Amino acid sequence: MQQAKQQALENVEHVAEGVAADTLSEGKLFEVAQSIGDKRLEDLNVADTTCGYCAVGCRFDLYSDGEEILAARPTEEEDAPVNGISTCVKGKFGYDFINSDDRLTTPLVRDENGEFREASWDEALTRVAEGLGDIRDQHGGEALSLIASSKATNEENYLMGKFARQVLGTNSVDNCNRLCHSSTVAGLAKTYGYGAASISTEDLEIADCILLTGSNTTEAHPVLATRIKQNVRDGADLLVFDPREIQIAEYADQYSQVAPGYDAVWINGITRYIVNNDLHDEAFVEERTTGFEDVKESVQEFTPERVEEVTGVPHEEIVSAAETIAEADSCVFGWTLGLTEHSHGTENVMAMANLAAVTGNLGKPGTGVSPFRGQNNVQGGGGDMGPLPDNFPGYQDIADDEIRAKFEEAWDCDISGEYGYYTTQMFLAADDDDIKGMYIIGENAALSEPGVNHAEDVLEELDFLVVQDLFLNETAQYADVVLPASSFVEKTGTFTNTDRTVQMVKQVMEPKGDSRPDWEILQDLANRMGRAWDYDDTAEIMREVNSLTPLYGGISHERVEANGGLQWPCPDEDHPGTERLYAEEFNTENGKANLQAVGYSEPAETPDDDYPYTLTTGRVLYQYHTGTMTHREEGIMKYTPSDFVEIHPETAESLGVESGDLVTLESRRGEIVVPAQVTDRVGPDNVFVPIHFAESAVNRLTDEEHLDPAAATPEFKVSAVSLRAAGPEAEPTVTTAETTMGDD
Ligand SMILES: Nc1nc2c(c(=O)[nH]1)N[C@H]1C(S)=C(S)[C@@H](COP(=O)(O)OP(=O)(O)OC[C@H]3O[C@@H](n4cnc5c(=O)[nH]c(N)nc54)[C@H](O)[C@@H]3O)O[C@H]1N2
Ligand SMILES: Nc1nc2c(c(=O)[nH]1)N[C@H]1C(S)=C(S)[C@@H](COP(=O)(O)OP(=O)(O)OC[C@H]3O[C@@H](n4cnc5c(=O)[nH]c(N)nc54)[C@H](O)[C@@H]3O)O[C@H]1N2
Ligand code: SF4
Ligand SMILES: [Mo]
Repeated sequence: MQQAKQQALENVEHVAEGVAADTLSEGKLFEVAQSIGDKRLEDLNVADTTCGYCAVGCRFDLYSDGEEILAARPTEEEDAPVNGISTCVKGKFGYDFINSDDRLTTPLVRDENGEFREASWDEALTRVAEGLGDIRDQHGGEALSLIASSKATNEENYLMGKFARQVLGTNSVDNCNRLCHSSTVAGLAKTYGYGAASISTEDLEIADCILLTGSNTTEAHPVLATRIKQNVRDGADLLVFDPREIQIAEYADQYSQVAPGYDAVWINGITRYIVNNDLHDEAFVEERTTGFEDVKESVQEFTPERVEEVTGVPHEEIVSAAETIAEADSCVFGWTLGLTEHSHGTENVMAMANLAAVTGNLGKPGTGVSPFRGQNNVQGGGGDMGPLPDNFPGYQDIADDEIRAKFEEAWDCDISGEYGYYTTQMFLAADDDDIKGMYIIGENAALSEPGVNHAEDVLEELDFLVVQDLFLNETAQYADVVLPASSFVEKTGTFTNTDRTVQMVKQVMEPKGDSRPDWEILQDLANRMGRAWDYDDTAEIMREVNSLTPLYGGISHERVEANGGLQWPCPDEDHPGTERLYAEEFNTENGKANLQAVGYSEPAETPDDDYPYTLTTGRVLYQYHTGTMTHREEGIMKYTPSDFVEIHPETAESLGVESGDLVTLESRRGEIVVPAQVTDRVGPDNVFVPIHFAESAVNRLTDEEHLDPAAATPEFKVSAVSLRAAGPEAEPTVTTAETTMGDD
């Protein structure tokens, strides 16, 4: 067994490395070596910076000759706390998008025929100021909303929140966290106080046991997966619960295939076994929690028979997982979207928070909760900086009069204490004409929102839409004005990664064409709309953040630079930052973890005769979201050129399809046609489609209406669909592919 496991580990490792090398075409490998070889190193710009793809927060040195990025190489190890010398294929090679021919290099406005034409910054910003200003003046600021960008820096996101409240006069400002981990934030904030990972990345390497669920770690957080695998090689136990037998499952001591949408059921089943057999940490429960008795009572309905019937997980697997967790000296609980993107994601997260607390796995080395965050800066820009309808920076509640008064004074404006719309709600509110204009920054909502047939109608109908992006993406097609933004290699600021580490992002190239960093665009616009912003640089913006946000009180650019990263909370300049949350107490009024009873829940849409299969959606290693960046990388496109649907062999047989044949997937909201990939990775009742291709946008099938009641997260991970062979005549669905692929 041990030998077989070791062999499997080695094989997978080789595959991953081989694949990374394959992804870069040979021509390009040669080019990188030569372009650096040809030039004298001292003639190149080099900056130690942070990756702009995912929230792992890898750091490396980027080399540029001023025209393009030539190479990413390891930086000093002490400046790269998360990744050391490793990066994944995207961080290493994913830079062709920066110089792609279809980067936006000038502002665009609609001409009298409704076509885009190039415009000066002055003309474009004047139009934006008028377009947004007219709606504000006629209908009030609440008729406007702003979607902020978790791709952009902390400093820029702070200004996006400030711009919404001070300049537009609306609290309807939100970002992609709503589509992602906001149920994690809601669930953890309620039980522990902070809606963030309690661990440091290092804990993944020292834990005795790691439970992973709803996280395709190898593909979505590759560098964290490497660290987990190392720990498993050194003897740690790994438990994986996922509807798909994903690659990390090959390393696991136990893999359990779960039916999508019922996670609270098996988690409660484990908790039940633990408390009923007195395997919980009594001292921790006694001293550091409240609500234990309620939890104990509420989990009783999750009997072995019920858990197996609902989730498909046999009782022996619940028992072995429970015993492994209880016997381990330390355990980390890691999860991602499989747990959160549900109409009851917050409950799933609270069930997990209960399990971590009753087993005393919080606040000590090798223990804790770790929701692996998504976008490069969703932790900081998407949350900490407060471009949120309910919170100012640092999760300060806008409904709290004292806090609101502090921001009203600092920002010199009146702010309503009523929460604005969450991203998903903005699109529903537009149906009732409550939202009439939107400012969308670095978010491809026309593809990434649930139910995009509906989102497209909303974008079409708005009175005024501004899009600020690197590309004329699918969302920008609906805009009145498009503003060209600079990418993360063309500006300086900070990102905050998944373990709360704030790290420097540094300019290594001039902005492409006439594009400008988001903060400069916002400043110019604020001043055209009656304000007097006067920031010289992002370090100055961060000083303003420090003065208003206790969580970031001591996190200045100078200190981040000197420390090679700083973890929040960091209340003042003398504070060293916080490696691990809850070592002494929880961030709640009573200082305890307030456990919440979680009952039975199920997806909003379950299979029936018309739509008998469950569709789940997600990612693949080589692609990033809606493809705006990765579709422009030749090597990556060679590897995953198009969409597919994973179908179990039995299901494929009953439909009469083989790998490569086209299949029509239909839900209550739409239909797409994609090639089958026949695999027993998924169960016979489930299918999986990636989210990366506009041609067959899987969000035509998902549901925009049934949202998590606490977090407003959509149920991306469960939709009921029907399947049929599309037949030899069929073509894959094509919508707006050319805009993503950059052929225009
Ligand atoms: N290569 C790549 N990496 C990325 C991204 C990318 O686009 N490409 N995006 C980044 C972002 S923003 C995010 S948020 C993260 C997301 O990272 P992940 O959440 O890991 O990615 P997903 O593929 O969406 O889904 C994760 C897993 O959930 C499982 N799953 C589906 N339904 C259920 C369920 O009901 N219960 C359980 N327990 N599991 C379920 C799926 O089988 C899948 O293995 O990745 C980040 N990293
Ligand atoms: N069905 C289904 N749908 C999903 C998901 C799922 O699992 N299933 N996952 C959801 C999740 S977790 C997420 S995070 C979303 C992701 O959805 P999006 O955030 O919409 O996806 P991206 O393609 O990353 O879009 C980012 C945009 O920002 C632009 N950009 C990059 N850098 C900058 C910058 O510095 N400034 C500006 N202004 N623009 C910039 C890019 O060009 C791109 O257009 O998708 C969600 N949708
Ligand atoms: S793991 Fe994430 S942060 Fe690290 S290189 Fe890959 S995409 Fe970038
Ligand atoms: Mo995400």
